Amino acid sequence: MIAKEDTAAFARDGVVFLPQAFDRNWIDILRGGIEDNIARPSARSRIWDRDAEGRTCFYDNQAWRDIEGYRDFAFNSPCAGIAGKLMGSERVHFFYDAVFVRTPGAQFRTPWHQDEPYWSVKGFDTCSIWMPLVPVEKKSALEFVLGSHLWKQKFRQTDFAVLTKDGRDRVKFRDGGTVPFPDVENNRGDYDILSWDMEPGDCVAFNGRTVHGGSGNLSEGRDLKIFNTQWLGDDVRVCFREEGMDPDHSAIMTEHGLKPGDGLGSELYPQVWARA
Ligand SMILES: O=C(O)CCC(=O)C(=O)O
Repeated sequence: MIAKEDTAAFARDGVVFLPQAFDRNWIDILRGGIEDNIARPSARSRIWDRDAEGRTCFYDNQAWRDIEGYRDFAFNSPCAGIAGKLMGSERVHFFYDAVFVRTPGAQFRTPWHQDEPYWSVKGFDTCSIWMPLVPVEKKSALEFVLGSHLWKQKFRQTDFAVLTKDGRDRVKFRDGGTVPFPDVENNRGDYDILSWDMEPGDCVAFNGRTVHGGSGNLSEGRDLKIFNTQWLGDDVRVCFREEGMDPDHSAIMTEHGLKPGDGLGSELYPQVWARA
């Protein structure tokens, strides 16, 4: 199912589009899961954005332990195998799920950022699988800066608390070595930027260091339901960051006996796939 060209694109560009990677059954299971999740949001959920017209972007993460449909998808869908093959890893651990649900016409756009600098883990071998559960126009889909996963420079990332007004999103990124995040939006011509028109069943897989952003900007009457899973490969280790983490897993990792430098494990971050 994963062609050599897909693996090559993932390694070269840090992102690959995989049309119809998931069948209708998984889309229905995840749609049911999102309804369940919105009715029973976790303690980590928030409204990421609410505009003057009352249009919202709902966000939740690591809800798989309570939401049966998410759990089923994480353990039994082809997702872990896709991530493992793209990363070229021997083993794949499930990190967490994230959902982004925008109500019809919501304009809120996700700022440009990289994911791995926010995480409570560190490593190159990571893969996020972003899948819309409704059709999404290219102008509203997540955009990616090709090749940015290989950039050597570390940047000060966006503090999402400024957007969400929620202290749990606070990440300071103040350590001396960081430089301001590049202004991709106002210099789009300087970057190789890609996004796709997508249908339910399609996904994009991207490295946690690939610069991405920009989903939202919905046409009138169009909503957006995204289910995103993050997968960890061979070189990833636990890492607690002084500047803050988002989502911050340090407390729950510590409760489960994980400390900085450890490989992933425990029932919180189960190994879901291994190379045959
Ligand atoms: O879907 C979105 O708007 C945001 C997705 C994203 O940035 C992420 O999962 O890291």
